[in-house]
Amino acid sequence: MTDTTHYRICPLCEACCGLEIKVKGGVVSSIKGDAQDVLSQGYICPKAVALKDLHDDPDRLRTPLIKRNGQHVAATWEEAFAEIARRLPPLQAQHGRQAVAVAVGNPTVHKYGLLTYFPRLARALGTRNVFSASSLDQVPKQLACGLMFGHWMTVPLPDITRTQLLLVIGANPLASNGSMWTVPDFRGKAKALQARGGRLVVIDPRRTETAAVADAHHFIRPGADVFLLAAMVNTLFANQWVRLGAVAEWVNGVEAVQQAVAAFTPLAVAARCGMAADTIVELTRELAHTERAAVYGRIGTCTQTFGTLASWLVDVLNALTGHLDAPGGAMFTKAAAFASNTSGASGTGRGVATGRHRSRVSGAPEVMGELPMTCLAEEIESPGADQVRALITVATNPVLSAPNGPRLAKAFESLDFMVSVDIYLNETTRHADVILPGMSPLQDDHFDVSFPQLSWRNHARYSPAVLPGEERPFEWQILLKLAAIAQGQGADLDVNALDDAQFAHEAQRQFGARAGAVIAATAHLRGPQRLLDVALRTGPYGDAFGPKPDGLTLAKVTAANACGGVDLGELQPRIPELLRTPSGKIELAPPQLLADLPRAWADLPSAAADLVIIGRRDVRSNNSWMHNLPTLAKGPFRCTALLHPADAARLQLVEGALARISSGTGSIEAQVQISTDMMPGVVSLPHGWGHGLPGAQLSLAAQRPGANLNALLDDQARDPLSGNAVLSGVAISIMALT
Ligand SMILES: Nc1nc2c(c(=O)[nH]1)N[C@H]1C(S)=C(S)[C@@H](COP(=O)(O)OP(=O)(O)OC[C@H]3O[C@@H](n4cnc5c(=O)[nH]c(N)nc54)[C@H](O)[C@@H]3O)O[C@H]1N2
Ligand SMILES: Nc1nc2c(c(=O)[nH]1)N[C@H]1C(S)=C(S)[C@@H](COP(=O)(O)OP(=O)(O)OC[C@H]3O[C@@H](n4cnc5c(=O)[nH]c(N)nc54)[C@H](O)[C@@H]3O)O[C@H]1N2
Ligand code: SF4
Ligand SMILES: [Mo]
Repeated sequence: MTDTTHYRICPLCEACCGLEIKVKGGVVSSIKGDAQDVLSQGYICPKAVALKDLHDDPDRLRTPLIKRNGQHVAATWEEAFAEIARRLPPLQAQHGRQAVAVAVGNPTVHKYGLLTYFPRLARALGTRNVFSASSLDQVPKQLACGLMFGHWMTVPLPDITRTQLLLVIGANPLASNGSMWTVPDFRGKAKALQARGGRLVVIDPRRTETAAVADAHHFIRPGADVFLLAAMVNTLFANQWVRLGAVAEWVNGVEAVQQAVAAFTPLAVAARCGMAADTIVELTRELAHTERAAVYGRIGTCTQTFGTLASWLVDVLNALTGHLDAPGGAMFTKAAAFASNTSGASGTGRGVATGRHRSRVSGAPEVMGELPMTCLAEEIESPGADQVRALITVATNPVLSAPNGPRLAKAFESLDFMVSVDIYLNETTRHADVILPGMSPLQDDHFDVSFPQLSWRNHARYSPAVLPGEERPFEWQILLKLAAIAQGQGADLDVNALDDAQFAHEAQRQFGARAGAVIAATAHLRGPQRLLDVALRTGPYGDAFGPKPDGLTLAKVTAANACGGVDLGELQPRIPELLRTPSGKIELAPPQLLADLPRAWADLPSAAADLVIIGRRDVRSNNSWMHNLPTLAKGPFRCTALLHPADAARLQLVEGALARISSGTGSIEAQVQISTDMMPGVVSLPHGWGHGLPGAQLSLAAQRPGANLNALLDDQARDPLSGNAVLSGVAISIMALT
C-alpha cells in the first residue's frame, strides 16, 4: 500500500480546522494542521489528534447491537432493521404518530449525512415530538436573530480581523474554540487584535482562559446578563451615544427599545450584576466610541431564564452603536451552500414563527420545529393520549448532557421501544433496544452545512473520505432506512432507489422543466453528495448548472481540497439583501421580546442565592463523548468543582477534598479545587461527566467517571420564549465529605 496524504476538515467542534492526515499502509500515521487551509491556516487543538484514537477505539461500535434479555448482543444489519420493522410500525399504528419521539444531538451538525437526512426521518415519523441539543444551547440566539433579521441562521458575528474592540460575554473560545462563530485560532486572532492596538474585554463569572489573555475581565453574577445589557442600551440612549451607521434606513423600532429599557439604569442593575454602575457606563462608552467594535455573547448568555432577551440585547447593542453589518463590527457571512439567507427573494421574507404547536405536558412552544429537550422525560412519563412510548436517538447522550439526566434514564427504561443511531454503547444508548453505528469520521466524506454560515471568513471546503468505508450503510442510509420503516415500507427496501426517487421528486419541485438536466448532471452522485452539489451550484457562488461557468460545483470545491479549499474573501456588508423579515427591515424591537422584559424587571430585586453553579469547558473534552480516547483522557483530572478561596474557607473545604454538591434536583460528589479565578459565590463544574453507569461500554471513561453536573439541574427550568434549558446559575449547597 502506498503512503497517502489527505486533507480533512475536523468534525469535532465548530472551529472546523483543516487537517493534514497521513496514512501509511492503511493506518493513520500523523494528524497535523493544514497550513494552507483558507479558514484555519494550520491551527489545530489536541482533539484533532484523537481522531485516530476514535478510529481505533475498541469500544467504538462496528456492528449493530440488539438488546436480548437485558444484554446487548451483536447483530447483522438485516437483523437490526428487521427488529425495528417488527416493533416500530405496530406501536405507531396502535398509539399514533406522536407516540414516537426523536432526539438528535450535537455530532449531527458535524456530519452532513446525518444533518441532511435527519429531516427526512422526522418527516417520515410525522411526530411533533422532535427534540435536540439546540434547546440545551443556542435556540435563544437563533430565536432573537430570527425575529430581528428574518431567518434562524442569520446570526451576526465579530469581524475579528478588522475590529478594534471585542466584547466577549459568556463565551470561552480559548477552551471551546468558538461557537455560533467559526473562528479557529481565536488566540492568534485576539493577539493580532491587541498588536494593532485593539482591546479584548471579557465578562464572565470565571476568569477563564480567554479572560486571562484579555485586556480586561469583569465578573458578572450568573444569569444577570440581561440586566447588564439592558443597562448598556439604556446608557447609550441616556448619553445620546446612539448611532445607527450604515444600516440606519433599515432599522425599525429604535424608540420602542428606548422605552423598553428606560428603567434599566446602571444604578438599578449594578447589584444584581455584581458590577459597579461606573463599570457598566465605561463599557458602554468604550463600545460606542470605538469605530470598529463588536459584542459577542455565547452559551453563558443563552442558557439562562432570560436567554432570548440577553441574546437579543447583544445585537441591539451592535446595531445601536453603528457596528452591525459594518467592517470590524458584527457582520454576516455569505455561505456557498445551504444558506436560507441567500435563497429566495432577497430583502424580505416570511420571518420566523414559534408556537405552531406546544408540548403536551408543559405546554412549551415549538421553536424551529422542535420542542425543548427538557420536556422529553415528562412526555415519556405522563400517561394519556399522545404519550411518548418509543424513541429514536441520533448522536445524543442526554442522560449526561441534559438537565436531570437521572430522570431521563429512568424514563428511557420505561419506553416500549428505543433505537439509537450512535457509535457507542453509552449512558443513553444502553437503554436502546437496537443500536445502529455509523462509520468513523475518517471513513466519511465531509462538508459543513452550518458553520460556513457562521465563519470569520467566507469559504467553501469539502473533504473526501480519508480511509475506505466498510461493507455497511453510511449514516444517511441508516436514517433513510429508518424513515422507510417508519412509513411502513419494511426493512428490505433499497435505500438508494428510494433516495433516487426522492431526489427526482425534489428536483421536479425545485427546478420544474430543468429537473431532467439537473438529474442528469448529478447522476454520478447520490445521498448527501448529490444534495451538496445542487446546493453549491445553485448557491450564491455557484455555476447555476451552466449559466455561470466560472461558478462553484462540488467538483471544483473537491479539486481545491489539496490547496486549502476555496477562499471566498472577507465578510461583506449584506443589509438589506439578507433580510427575510416581512417588513424588509431589521426588527430591533420584536413585540414578543419587549413583552418579556417586564419579567426580567420583576426579577431584578430577587436576592442572589448563597452559592450557584455554572459549567466549564476544557479543550481536551467535548461534551460527553470523548472521555474514552487515550490521548485526551490522560493528564490531570478535569471534572473538579472550582470555587473561590473565601467560599472554601467559609464552607471548610480544602483543596482536593471530596465534597457533596446538592441542589433541589439531586446530589453528586466531586473533588474541590480552589481558585481566585472564580467569582465568590459561584462554583464551576464541567458538564458531560458521570460515566461508569451499568450497561455502558466505555472502558477508559469508566476509570475516571467524574460527576454529572446535569444531575443537579432542574429539567423544568427553561427560558419561556425559546424553551432553552437553564444550565447556569443554579442554586446549590456544598459540604465536605472528607
Ligand atoms: N450542564 C450543562 N449541560 C450541557 C451543556 C453545558 O454547557 N452545561 N452544554 C450543552 C450543549 S451546548 C450541547 S451541544 C449538548 C450536547 O449534548 P448531546 O448533543 O447529547 O452531545 P453529547 O453528550 O456529546 O453526545 C453525543 C452522542 O453522539 C454520539 N456520537 C459521536 N460521534 C458520532 C457519530 O459520528 N455518529 C453518531 N451517530 N453518533 C455519534 C456519542 O456517542 C454520544 O452518544 O450538551 C449540553 N449540555
Ligand atoms: N473543548 C470543548 N470545546 C467545545 C465543547 C466542549 O464540550 N469542549 N462544546 C462545544 C459546544 S457543543 C458548544 S455549544 C460550544 C460552547 O462554546 P462557549 O460558548 O465558548 O462555551 P463555554 O466554554 O462553556 O463558555 C461559556 C462561558 O460562559 C460563562 N458563564 C456561565 N454562566 C454565565 C452567565 O450567566 N453569564 C455570563 N456572562 N457568563 C456565564 C462560563 O463561565 C464560560 O466561561 O463549545 C463547543 N466546543
Ligand atoms: S479546534 Fe480542535 S476539535 Fe475543534 S475543529 Fe479545530 S482541531 Fe478540531
Ligand atoms: Mo453546543
